[in-house]
Formats: sequence, structure tokens, C-alpha cells
Amino acid sequence: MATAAKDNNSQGPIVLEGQDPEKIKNQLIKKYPPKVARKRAKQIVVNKIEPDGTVPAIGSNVRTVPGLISQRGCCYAGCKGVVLGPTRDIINITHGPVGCGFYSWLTRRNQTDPDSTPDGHNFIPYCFTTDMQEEEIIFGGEKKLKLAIQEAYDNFHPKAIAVFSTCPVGLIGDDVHSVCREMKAKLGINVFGFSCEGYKGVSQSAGHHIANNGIFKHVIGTDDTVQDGEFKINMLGEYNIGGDAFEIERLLDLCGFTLISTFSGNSSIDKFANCHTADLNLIMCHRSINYVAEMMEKKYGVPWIKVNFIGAEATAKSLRKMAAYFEDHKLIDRVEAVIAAELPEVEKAASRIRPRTEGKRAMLFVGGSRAHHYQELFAELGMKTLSAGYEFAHRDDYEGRRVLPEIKVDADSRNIEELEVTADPDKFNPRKSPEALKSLEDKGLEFSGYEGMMPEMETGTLVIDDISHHETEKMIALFKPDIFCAGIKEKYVIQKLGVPLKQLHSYDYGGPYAGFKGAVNFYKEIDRMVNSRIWGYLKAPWQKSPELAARYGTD
Ligand code: CFM
Repeated sequence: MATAAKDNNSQGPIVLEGQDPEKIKNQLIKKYPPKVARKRAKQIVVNKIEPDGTVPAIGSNVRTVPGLISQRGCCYAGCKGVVLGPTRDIINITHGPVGCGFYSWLTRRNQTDPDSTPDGHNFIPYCFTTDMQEEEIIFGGEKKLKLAIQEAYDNFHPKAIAVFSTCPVGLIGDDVHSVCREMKAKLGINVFGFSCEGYKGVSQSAGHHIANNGIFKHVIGTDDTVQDGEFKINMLGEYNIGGDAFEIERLLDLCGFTLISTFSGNSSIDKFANCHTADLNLIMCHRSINYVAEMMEKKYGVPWIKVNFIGAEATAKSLRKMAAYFEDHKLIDRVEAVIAAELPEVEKAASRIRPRTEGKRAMLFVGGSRAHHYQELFAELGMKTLSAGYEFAHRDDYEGRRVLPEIKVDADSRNIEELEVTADPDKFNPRKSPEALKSLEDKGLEFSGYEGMMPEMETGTLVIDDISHHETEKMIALFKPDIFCAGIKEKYVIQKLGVPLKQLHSYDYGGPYAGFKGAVNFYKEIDRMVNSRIWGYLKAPWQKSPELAARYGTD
């Protein structure tokens, strides 16, 4: 299989394609006013792996400078769209003007399988909103919200209704939580609200935290039914974009794991309620859901490990880690058998495609996980990551969780509630003794750990947090990468510069890219994109050699 990018660190500092990365950094910020340049300089870092494995500190999770064109989204998007949106049987009502509901309607490609819940509920295709008008902005929107909850209940009889606040709701002071409590008592179903106004926090990351808190307070641990099955796990931070969760579920099933709940790809509310009965939490996207894992460990005693199902090697490694945790020989053998059966097809595809992709260069600027995870797939194709960054991740996602104690809490983060969580007097049940955990750790299984993106990138690469449009254009002009990974807002601007853009949020209608079958899909897609001749035809013929010449009559 391919060598992972981190092996190259042993070669010592590698300068960005013969160019001094510090000079590149200066070029990116040169045009900014001095104050802005100083701020951006903290968020643009030349990667350097020290002998002890540490990396430089990077500025992140701070406000975007007004006027810079950012890739970021808002707090409401992180709460309603990202974390709760993929659950098919909760009715998610946007309390706000119609635009917020409309523009968050079916724009994220989280898939779901309604046939796997008995009642077949699937509300994802609907858009529910209170459609606030001037009248509500002036006189308050609580009455309209009550009516909306009632109407949604009467029409659909869901198991749960969640309410998401948009900016004006916070500004006028509607108390969505008391409305939800009242309607919960009236209707006899779970109704809960989120104060996830768009302006809270500096990005959608704040919305993740608010969503994690809400789901922990209102749903997790409310159903103690013990399910049949062995090796019970939850998958946290897998949102089934392009069918990724389906491929992961296929593998888990083949290996013999019992998936209690996924947060929140292909999920239903009943699974969330019951997830505290699992014996291990797996974190796929650390940024969006680490709070749930931490809180579940404290309250119920479920340990967590970091996994990654993006990349064939990473998938095999994650399955092995999971099997090691349960210390069951039959499970370990079955996992090995699944890996042995699945890998040949992946290796065949990689060896066929790799000669065409070897040495090509990628740049990845995506939310809070994928800019890291997808470097694995590019490495498997022999491609090099020149530069990468997150839109909204925190220092621990860049530098590893070891820096958590150093992270200063600023006013924006203080704005987000930190739940006080303690062991549940009845339901706390440590799944392994401290000695058993220690002995697994001694064998190389790391608990509650994530080493972050930068330690896995080469020394000398550029790590750019919350990249601006200006910096993006500069990077393209300076390096003309073979592929740029970002989202729909960036796609056509960058393609007009002659560089193919792979959407790593929505996958451009493709996917799945997780697991073994997903890796093969990705290899084929990247081969098609980086080797297309279309990019060479970008200059119109008349731009290269004009056939007509003219003179002004007055000359
Ligand atoms: Fe996690 Fe995500 Fe991501 Fe994210 Fe997102 Fe997404 Fe993303 Mo778009 S939860 S941090 S808030 S992996 S929607 S599925 S692709 S920015 S890198």
C-alpha cells in the first residue's frame, strides 16, 4: 500500500517546491493593511515537526476579519444543518425568516435509509420554518412558533420536534426553550430547542457544541433497553455524506460489530436515546462531536477512541483498533479476514491508477476534519499535499489534543454553554477497569486522543486556517496545484483559474469515499479530474493568438 505522508518527515525540512515557505506566507499577506496582516500571520503557519513530535501553534477559532471573503458558515448551520439535520425522524423547525430555512433545505448530501425504522418516518426532504415576518420581529414570535409546532405535530405525528433559533430570534429575545417545554407537556412527545443563533460564536463550530449539549441533555440516555448483539459501538461524527455511513455500516456488519447509534448519519432519535448502552464510542469527525464523547465518558463510563474510515489503510487500522479494544480472538480474526478480503480490490485499483497520479499536488481547505482525513487518500495515490487548512477547527484539530490545556478561552467561546457533567448515580458503568485500559494503552491503543492534522503533514508545508479568497487566489497563482479541494462557493471561481476543484463537502454528487469501496471510488474520481485535458484548453484561441488586428480610424 501507499506510504503515508508522515513518513516523509524523516527526510527533514522540505521546502515548498524549492520556494521558501516563509516568503510564500509573506506574499499571501503582503496586500493586507498591517493590522489584518498581523492577524492573518498567526493563522498561516509553516509546518515544522520537532523531534518530540510537537508542531508550531496556529491561530484558529477566532473571528474572521470583516471584509475578507471566508469559506465559513454560521452557528445555526453547524447546529441545525450539520449535527441534527441528518436524523430522519426528528422534525427540525427553523424559527426565523424563511431564508434561513430555505437555504439550509437539502443542501447537505446526508443520505438516510427510512426503511430501517419501523414507522418509515423521513422528514429530511421537508423544510419546516416559522417564516417570521416583520410583525413577529416587532411583537415577538413565540405565538407563531407554538402554532408551527402544533401544525407539524398534527400533520406528521413525529416522535420528536426540535426548534432552531436564527439571528433575529436571539435579538428580539423569544424564549424558545419555554415554548418547547410547554409544547412537550401538551403533546407528550420530546420537544426541545436550541439557542443556535447564527451570530453565536465565530463559525459553525459553535453550533456543533450547542447541538452536542442539547442532544446530550434532552435525548441521550433516555432509553435503557439493552439491544441484542456483541461488540456494541457508537459512531460519532459520521454524517453519511454521499453514502459514507452505508459503506462503513457494511464493514462493521461484516466484522461482527453491533452499531447502536451513529451521530448522526443514517440515524433515528430512538438510537440516540439508547446509545449509552454501547461499550465503545468511535470518533470520526473530532471537531463536530468530541463534546458528546467526553460527556458520555463522564456520565456513563463509555471510553472513546479516534478512528478514520477515509483511506484504505486508515480503514484497516481503525477496524484493528476496534477489535483490539474488545480483546476477543474471534473478533480479531474476523476483522483480519474482512480486511484480507477487501484490500485486494483496492490495491488493484491503486496500482492501476497510481502511475497516472503519482507526484501530482493537492491543496485541501475544508471544514474541520476532511482537510486532514483526505490527505490519506491522496497519499495512497502517490500525491502530495502542498497546503491544507480548516475553516473553523480549533488548535487541537491542528496540533493534537495535547494542546487542550493551553487553549485560552476567549469571549466568543465563553458564550457557548459548557455543561457540568458528573457520573450518573445509576447508569455510570466503567466499561473497563483503569488497569485494563492502561494495559491496552501499553499495547498501543490510545484512548481519548487525537494527534491532529499538522503532525501528519510534511515539514515545510503551509497550514492556513480560515483561508481567505485572496490567499486562495495567491496560492493558485504561485503553485497551480493539480487539484484543489473545497466547497461549492469556491468551485467555479477556482476552475476558471484552470484548476479542477473537488468538493469535499458534498462530494460533487459522488461518493461514498469512506471505507474500502469508497477509496476505489475516490481514486477513480481523482484520476479523472487531474488527468482531464480540459484544463489545458482554458485559454480561448483568440487570447493566445488573435487572428484579427484593428486600427483606430483616427490614428
Ligand atoms: Fe466534521 Fe463534517 Fe467536517 Fe463538519 Fe461541515 Fe461536512 Fe466539512 Mo462541510 S461535520 S467538520 S461542519 S467532517 S458539513 S460532514 S464537509 S464543513 S470537513
